[in-house]
Order: sequence, then structure tokens, then C-alpha cells
Amino acid sequence: MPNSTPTLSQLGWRPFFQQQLSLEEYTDFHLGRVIEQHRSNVVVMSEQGQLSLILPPNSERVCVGDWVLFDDENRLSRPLERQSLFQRKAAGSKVDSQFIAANVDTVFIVCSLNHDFNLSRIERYLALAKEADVEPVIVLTKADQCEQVDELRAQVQRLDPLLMVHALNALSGDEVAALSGYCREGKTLALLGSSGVGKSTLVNALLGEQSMQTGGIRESDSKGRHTTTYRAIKWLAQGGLLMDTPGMRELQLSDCEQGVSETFSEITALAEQCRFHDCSHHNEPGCAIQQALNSGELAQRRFDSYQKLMREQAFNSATLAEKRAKDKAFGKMIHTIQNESRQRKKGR
Ligand SMILES: Nc1nc2c(ncn2[C@@H]2O[C@H](COP(=O)(O)OP(=O)(O)OP(=O)(O)O)[C@@H](O)[C@H]2O)c(=O)[nH]1
Ligand SMILES: [Mg+2]
Ligand SMILES: [Zn+2]
Repeated sequence: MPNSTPTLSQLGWRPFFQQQLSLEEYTDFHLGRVIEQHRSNVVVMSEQGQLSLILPPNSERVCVGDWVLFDDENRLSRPLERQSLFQRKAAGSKVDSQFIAANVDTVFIVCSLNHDFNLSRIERYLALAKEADVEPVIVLTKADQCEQVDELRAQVQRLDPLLMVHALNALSGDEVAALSGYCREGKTLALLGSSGVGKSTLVNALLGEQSMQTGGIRESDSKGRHTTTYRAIKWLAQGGLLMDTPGMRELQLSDCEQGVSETFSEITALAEQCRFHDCSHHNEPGCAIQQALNSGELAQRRFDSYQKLMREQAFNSATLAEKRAKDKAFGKMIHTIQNESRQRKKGR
């Protein structure tokens, strides 16, 4: 398939998107799926092949994975409503959300079994996946460089007994073949994880070709060097779309309460057994969580991670809500001024 043009359904087109089109849009516009996202343009794959689209000023934000309508001049008209969206709070002190990937069916949460291994980071990604209603699969790479693969794998499995967890050497085609069952025709799979964990290596192994550039690692701390700099979709001969993303230095959650609750479902269930409805789980009598911590049924690390993510997402959601309200008020003010000036001109 890589040499020919895929059909819409191979690109993931489904009734959810079809339903959003008016007859006029259906006849006058073309459909494309965003497969690369750069600073000033997006590349789409369509039935006309691969095209670069001009983003008109003030166009709605688009991201890789989006379905978009465009005209004969390759101008983007509008993105379609998304079935799922990964987003995070923009890195640093910037108050904004950043779109990571849209319309993903399954996500590989990639974590390497060296210094990068971190249960709390996996929980962070899980919350993001649950919030977006995307099926998570944990892929632990660099098993060839780790002496306690079974132990670390078991630690991840204990986060959730139903979670799919794979430990492998991403450089071995045979081992990566265990993941090919997730790649089905028309399904979109995204890879998320820190820099240097082997996302692009996995993409290449699944594609069976060196399509994505892979990078070196600083030996001292196993940190990657941000080899992948833009998000891109590749498709597989056996069907399915693979979305490679740049490693993220910082993944701050916002608007993710549901996702965090689901990720820590045993803590949510315990909290319902506390004597007081508004228990803060510190030192109230009859606190089921304190009891579980004391008996060892609930690990302190797990509870700390839960509280940290809950607080973080609440804080970021509030800041973003405030910004959105301000933006909206500003937009309204501009609108009013424009209207008044139009009225005045008419009156003259
Ligand atoms: N030994 C071993 N090396 C691996 C494995 N997976 C990846 N590597 C190596 O780790 C380095 C980084 O891999 P990449 O695939 O570029 O990592 P990435 O996650 O795409 O990183 P960014 O693009 O920076 O986000 C490369 O040198 C790979 O060859 C593995 O399972 N075992
Ligand atoms: Mg990469
Ligand atoms: Zn409590």
C-alpha cells in the first residue's frame, strides 16, 4: 500500500465522520486525513494522494489524525469533529492546551526498562488515554538491556490486572511482531512516551523499513535527544495507521478528572467507603483509604501519584477555563466594536 493511494476507509474513515457532512460539503470539497503537522502547514493523505494544505488565517486548530475538508485550491476549509483527542497543557508556563493527536483507536504507551522506567509516568499516560477513551497498551522497550524484566513487567501489570503489557527489544523484528495484532486495517495507533524510549524504532520495525529517523541516547542518564521533531502518520502493509510523535519532556494533565479516576479505580472505590462524603483522606475517622494504606493493601506511592495528578489536572483546568473565559470576553468585545462601527457607517 505505501506506493499506492489508500482508500478513505483504509485511512480510518467511518460513519461518525460521514454523518457530519452536508450534501454541499460532500460535493464541493475533498476529504483528507492529516498525516504530518509542521509549523506553518499540514500534509494530508486523500484519495487525490498526498497534499500540502494552506492553513487560512484564523482557521480552527488542526492536529495530526484530524479529518479535514479542503477545496480545489488546497485550502483547508474545516476540520471534522474528533472521535478522540489527546491533549495536554502546553509545556512551561504557557497557559494553553496543546493537541497531541486526534482520532486514535489504540495508544502504545512506550517506556524503556532502563533509567526511564517510572510507574507514575505510566499512570500519567494512562489517565490521558482513559480520558480520551482510547485503548492503552503498555510497551516496555530495551528488555535486552535490563536484568529484571519480569519484575518490572509485573509492577506495571499490578497497576491494572486487565492492562495489556509487553516487554521487548524494539530492535528485534521477531519480538516486535508480537504487536502486529494491534495494527488492523483502518485503525489508528499512536505511540507516546519520553524521548529516546524507542518509539521511532518500533515504528520502523512494524513498517519493516527505516522510515523514521532514530536517535542516540546520552549514556549517563539514558535520556533521548528529541530525534523526532514532528508528528507523522505512516501506514502499514498489513493495514492500520501508525502515528509517531516526538518525545515529551513534560506532560501536564488538564481537564482529566475522569481519566485519573478511571486509572486509579481502586482508590475511587475505596473513597466511596469513607465515613464522610467529603473525606480528605488525611486523618478523618473512618477513612477507608488511610485504612488501606496502613494495612498495605494500597501502596503509598500509588496514593501520592493519584493525589498529585488530581491536583495538577484541577489546577490546570481552572487556569485554562479562566483563559478561555477571558478570550471569549475579548472576542465579544471586538465583535461589539465591529458591529457598532458598521452601524455607524450605515447611519452616515
Ligand atoms: N538495545 C536497545 N536499544 C533500543 C531499543 N529501542 C530503541 N533503542 C535505541 O534507542 C535509541 C532511541 O530510539 P528512538 O526510536 O529514536 O527513540 P524515540 O522514542 O523515537 O525518541 P524521540 O524521537 O527523541 O522521541 C536508538 O539508538 C535506538 O536504536 C531496544 O529495545 N533495545
Ligand atoms: Mg522518534
Ligand atoms: Zn477517606
